[in-house]
Formats: sequence, C-alpha cells, structure tokens
Amino acid sequence: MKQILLIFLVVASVAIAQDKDWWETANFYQIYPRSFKDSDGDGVGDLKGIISKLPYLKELGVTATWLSPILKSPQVDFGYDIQDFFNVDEIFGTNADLALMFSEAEKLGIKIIMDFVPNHTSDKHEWFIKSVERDPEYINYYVWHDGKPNPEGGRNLPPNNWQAVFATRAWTWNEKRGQYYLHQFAAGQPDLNFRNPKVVQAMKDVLSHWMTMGAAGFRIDAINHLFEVEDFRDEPLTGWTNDTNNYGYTHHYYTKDLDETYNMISEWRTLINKFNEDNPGNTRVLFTEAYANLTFTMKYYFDEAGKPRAHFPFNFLLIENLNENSSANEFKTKIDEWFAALPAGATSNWVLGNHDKPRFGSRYGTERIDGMLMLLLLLPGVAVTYNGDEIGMLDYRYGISWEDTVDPQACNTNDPVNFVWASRDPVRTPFQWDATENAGFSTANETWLPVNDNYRSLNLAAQREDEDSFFKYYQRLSTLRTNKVFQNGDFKSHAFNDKVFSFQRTYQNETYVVLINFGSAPYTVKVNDMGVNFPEKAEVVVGGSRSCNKAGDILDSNAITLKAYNAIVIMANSASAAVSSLIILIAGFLINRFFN
Ligand SMILES: *[C@@H]1O[C@H](CO)[C@@H](O)[C@H](O)[C@H]1NC(C)=O
Ligand SMILES: *[C@@H]1O[C@H](CO)[C@@H](O)[C@H](O)[C@H]1NC(C)=O
Ligand SMILES: *[C@@H]1O[C@H](CO)[C@@H](O)[C@H](O)[C@H]1NC(C)=O
Ligand SMILES: *[C@@H]1O[C@H](CO)[C@@H](O)[C@H](O)[C@H]1NC(C)=O
Ligand SMILES: *[C@@H]1O[C@H](CO)[C@@H](O)[C@H](O)[C@H]1NC(C)=O
Ligand SMILES: CC(=O)N[C@H]1CO[C@H](CO)[C@@H](O)[C@@H]1O
Repeated sequence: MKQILLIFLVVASVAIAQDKDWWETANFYQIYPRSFKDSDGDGVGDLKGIISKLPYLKELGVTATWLSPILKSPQVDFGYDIQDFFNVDEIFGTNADLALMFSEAEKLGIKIIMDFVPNHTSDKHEWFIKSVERDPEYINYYVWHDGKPNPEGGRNLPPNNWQAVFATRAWTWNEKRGQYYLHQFAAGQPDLNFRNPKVVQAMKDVLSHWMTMGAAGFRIDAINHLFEVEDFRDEPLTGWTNDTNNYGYTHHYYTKDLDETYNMISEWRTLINKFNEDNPGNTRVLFTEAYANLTFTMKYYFDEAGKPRAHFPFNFLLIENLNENSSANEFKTKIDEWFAALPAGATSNWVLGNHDKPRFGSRYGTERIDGMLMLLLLLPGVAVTYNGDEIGMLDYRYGISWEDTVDPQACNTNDPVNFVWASRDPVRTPFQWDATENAGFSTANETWLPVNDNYRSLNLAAQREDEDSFFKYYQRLSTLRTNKVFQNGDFKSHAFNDKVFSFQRTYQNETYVVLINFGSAPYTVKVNDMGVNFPEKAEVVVGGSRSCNKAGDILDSNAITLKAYNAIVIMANSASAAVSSLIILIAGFLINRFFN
C-alpha cells in the first residue's frame, strides 16, 4: 500500500513538473504589419493599427504574436532590408508607438516577438556606406573581394560562380571601393560578415536592446544563409541549367547550412538565457526560420553536447511536405517522422502559412480548412497562425495586375504573364475586417496592395454573426488547446483509410480523439480501431465549421460517419467519465484513510 501511495505521489509530482513555460504551448499569430490595420489612412498598415486590434488577438485565444519587420528600411524587400536596427520605420510609426504596443499587449497577456534579420543590411545602412569608404571601424563589416583577373583584360571577374536567391550573381561590383561585395539576396542587401567579431557584437547589441524595450524574443529570418566558406571556392554545378544567374545552377554546399551558423545560434541563445537570468519575468525566446531538410532543421534545437540553440526552428512540414492530394497515410508518416526526429526535451511546432507561401486555404482547398486548423491547433506543441488564415482568407492570385505587383520576387521575373506564380503579393493583401470600403483595413483611396475582392462576403464582421464560421470554429479550437490534455498529452496517429486521418491525445485518465476526413467520400469509423479504449458513447467536443455534428452531440463510437471533409473532436462521454473519476476519488480516499 505504501508503494501505491509512493506511485501516487510520483504521478502527482510528474503532473506538476509537466506545467510548461508559456512559449511551449503558445498560440502564436504572425502579423504582417503592412496589411493588418492602417490607422492613418496612407494605405499601409501601421503599429497604431495593430494596437487597436490587440483585443481581437485576445478574442482569438492568441497568446503571442510575431511581427514581420517594422524597423527602418528602404522597403526594397518590404522591411527584410534593414537600414537601422534601432528605429521603427516611419511608415509603421515611431519607437514610442512600439513601446505603447509592448505595454498594451502586456496588459492583455499577449507577448510580442520581433523579426530579426541578420543575413544582411540594406545598402543604405551607415555601416555599409562606411564600409564602402573603407572606414577602419567598418572596413570588414561586409564580405568584400577583389574578384578574379579577367583574361580578356578590364575589370576583374566575380570571385566565383555563386548565385543569389533572387536569380542574379551573388557578387556586385562597387565602383567606389573597387571591390565586389557578396549578397545572397538582392544587390541592395549586402551580406554582413559574421566572421568579424565586431559584427557579431553589433548584432548582439541589437538583440539586447529590443529585449530591454520589451520584446519577448525573436524570430530569426533566413538563418541558414548566414555563413559561407572562407576560401570562396566554386560551388559544384547541378547540370540542371546553363543559366549562371539561376539559383539552381549550382548546389549550395558552401553557402548554406554551415556549422558556423548553428554556432551563432548557440551564442545568441547564451545571450538570451543570460538576459532571462538578469531580468526575471517571461522567458524571452528564439525561433529560427530555415527551409532545410529534417536533419538540418533538428540541428537548430541542440548542439552535439545537448546545449540548447533555438527554442524551436519552424516546422514547415504542413507547407512543404503535405498538400491537398496527400493521403491519410502520408499525413501519418510525415507527422510521425517529425516526432521521431524531434530530440528529447524539444518542443514541437506547427505552421500552416506565412507571408512567403500561398495561403493554406488556397493550397489545401477551402473544404480542408477545418481539418488543417485542427492539426495546427491540436497537435502537440506550439501553433503559428498567419494573419487572416483564421477566417479562411485566400490568395488573391489572379486579382493583382502586373502594374499593381510590388513583390521583388515577382518583379524580378520581368515577365508580365508568368510573374503570377512567383509573386508573394497574393498572400499579403489587406486583412478583411468587414464589408465596408477597403474591407475596413484603411480609409485611403488606394491601399498598398489591392484588397481581395471576395471581402464583401469573406470578412471577420460577417463571421462574427455566423456560429458556423471559421472564426467561431477557430475560437473553439484555441479554447480547447488550453485543456491540459492538449497541452501535455501523449500523441498517437492513425489512418483509417486513404483519406481519414485521426489522432488521439491522452493525459492521465482523459482521451480526446480528432477525426478528419480529407476526402469527399463519407466514411464510417469504429474509433477503437485506432488502438484506443474508447467507451461506446462519444461526446462531440468541437465539430467542424461545416460539420453536421455539434458540441454535445452523443455518437456511437462503433460507427461514426464522417461526411465529406468533416472534422470533429470527440471525448469519452461524461457519464462514463464520471464513473472513472469516481473510481479515482474512492481510490484516493482509501489511500488517505489507510495512512491516517
Ligand atoms: C548546357 O550546355 C551544354 C553544351 O552546350 C548542353 O549540352 C547541355 O544540354 C546544356 N544543359 C542544359 C540543362 O541546358
Ligand atoms: C539532409 O541533407 C544532408 C546533406 O545533403 C544529408 O546528409 C542528410 O541525410 C539529409 N537529411 C534528410 C532527412 O534527408
Ligand atoms: C493534386 O492533384 C490534382 C489532380 O491530379 C492536380 O491538378 C494538382 O496539381 C495536385 N496538387 C498538388 C499540390 O500536387
Ligand atoms: C481620394 O479621392 C477623392 C475623390 O477622387 C479626392 O478628392 C481625394 O483628394 C483623394 N484623396 C487622397 C488622399 O488621395
Ligand atoms: C479524470 O479525472 C479528473 C480528476 O479526478 C476528473 O475530474 C475527470 O472527470 C476525469 N475524466 C475522465 C474522462 O474520466
Ligand atoms: C528567406 C531568407 O532566407 N530570409 C530573408 C533574408 O533576406 C531575404 C531578402 O531580404 C528575405 O526575403 C528573406 O526572408
């Protein structure tokens, strides 16, 4: 009996130990500030606009937000080309607005993560200007090279065969300095030289500054391009194309995913941990963005000695590896692979979309939005929602003309017909708040990108009035994810047939089952076929936005029919739950009696 009590105590203490830090179960929301809410009528979103909408985030059950770049920038790449790491761009407002945002968000219990873009600066940055002038302090802030002698005479040739991601050579000649500089993206975005300790320190100062101002952490952009090999050797050719400007012309073994990059993350983590120790309060966190394979992605969690690097690297599985045609088995295999690769003690995360990728509603089809949101919000770990995805906003793919196109990735194609699929503008159109002019985003005559013309029917205001809307459905799911079963529970997946994917989350005596039909054919499942021990009566906890099943419906777990694209969450019916809780209660009582 004493042993039973001991086990009881151990179980109880494990339960307490499993209380997680805020970020481990956070519901993150990515705001693209240009398109969220315009407060001053210039057609571009701004910080005051975001502040006015913070209560909306609270309503959604969002606990933290990450903002795409808001720092001073010539906006050649919409803020991913930073000119001043310490000041907000006037398009978005002032440093005072940002301070106000931090304090208003804190009142609502919402944390704010900033985007940190270390891969390069703008060529307008004073560091670059001084580096061009060979100012001794800044002379090696960037990656400079004389180039190779030109056998035909004249100006030297670029040092090697590297390409930039934006389909040019990676080297641009600077007339004034008389050297080439390296840029892995646009020519206006020179790469910082992270082999220079002064640069390393300068960027650490940026992190410390914004944490002091109130940032809850950073999302680090394009991190895998941070370092290149020191000897600048040629990359091996792929043989896919003879176009020396094409990013596919060479492999990128010497310009991507280098070990030095991971070590820099370790240094930043050390800095953040130190800051957390010196400034108790909410843990400040670090996320990394890198489109890399599973092996490289997992290296962002811990170093070889088990020391933490990023709190998590974004998991792009639902963007890159699964799609509208994936079978239930593919969902199972990919998701299981992710968990198998996840290091012990690491926190998982799920991302459906962002400002660089087509919206998930367009990729997977509107009919699968319910199922995908269930994956996002109910799989173990962190969830990251891209603004607008919670109301099912769609790409404005064919609505933006060549004349209205502003994304450099599209403009660089110089192709007024085929730019359409290269463009990220369709994903970045203004948030659809209501059915008024400009979808309630702005009072301007013209917005920086056109508003999707589906806004008169697809908008938040309309969804507030509709119990079956995506908005209401998202709210139900985000509430459910705060349940301890979804915060701490085990996970097990199952494919019932080609299209019906399911998983269970179990914690202590409670089991929830998520059933998703990704196909158009109805299918009837017997819940216990997925290896759970479910009672006969199953209670619907959340039904999809278009589901005929409503919360509280009691179903026969031996035969649950999922209609086309139906998605539901069920739990053991409370009548049987009551019996099991009574048993636990009596057991606890007996143990107590026996020992007192
Ligand atoms: C590249 O050029 C070579 C020689 O002209 C040719 O044989 C080869 O087919 C070309 N490769 C591609 C991918 O175009
Ligand atoms: C990722 O790429 C590296 C280098 O190409 C390779 O060694 C590794 O096996 C790959 N991992 C996976 C999971 O494909
Ligand atoms: C899915 O299948 C359809 C029909 O074969 C095809 O048109 C579509 O391109 C596929 N989608 C993806 C993402 O592969
Ligand atoms: C908006 O359009 C109206 C009517 O065409 C015009 O009078 C006004 O000056 C315009 N406002 C701005 C800010 O361009
Ligand atoms: C699980 O146990 C808790 C606490 O004893 C109880 O409140 C709850 O109803 C039980 N749930 C189920 C599904 O048995
Ligand atoms: C994609 C990436 O690697 N990160 C950023 C680095 O810079 C480019 C160019 O500004 C951005 O587009 C990327 O998002």
